[in-house]
Amino acid sequence: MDIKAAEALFNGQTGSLTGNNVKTTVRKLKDITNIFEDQAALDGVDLEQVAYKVELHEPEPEREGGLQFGTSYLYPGKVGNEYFMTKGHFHHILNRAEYYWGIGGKGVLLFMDEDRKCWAENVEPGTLHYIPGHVAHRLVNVGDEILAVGACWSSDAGYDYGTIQEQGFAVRVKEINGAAVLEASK
Ligand code: S6P
Ligand code: ZN
Repeated sequence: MDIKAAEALFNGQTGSLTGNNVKTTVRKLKDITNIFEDQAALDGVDLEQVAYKVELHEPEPEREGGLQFGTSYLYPGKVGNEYFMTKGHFHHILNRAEYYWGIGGKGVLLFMDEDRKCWAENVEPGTLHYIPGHVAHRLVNVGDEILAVGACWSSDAGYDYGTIQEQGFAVRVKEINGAAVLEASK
């Protein structure tokens, strides 16, 4: 029996994933305009720019008991004074937990439970974040470089984007006097 090469490669410095079963999804600003509070401020920004990309290693899509692994790359920028962020989601199977870890850049991870109680953690290279089941999660880039964040979660977790699309998060992350600040959503 031969010892085979790994099916995929993970670059721990950059988060880059390559190889078999790796796919990339891209979200442009035009795909996520509704998540920002200051809709008027969207007039001044290029909606064709990429807001974030996700590289995903998905060896067993949707299989109960399987795992998947991804790197999210969130670009720096703001709409008004609100930083670029991911759409954010609960998992479709609500009880599925997830690990995140910081690889590059400077961010904030927003958590929100089903009672809309929110909390947040700073993300930077080396930080580890546990997202329990039943908790929505969103990444926010509060720095000047790409925020790269690794993740590992259950293959069957799926995505519930609808709840966040309809109700949003109860807090937003904005730049106020040059610093990242949490503010209650209007
Ligand atoms: C999946 C995991 C991440 C996000 C990614 C983009 O469970 O939490 O891979 O999908 O950060 O965020 P969103 O909210 O657009 O899926
Ligand atoms: Zn998730």
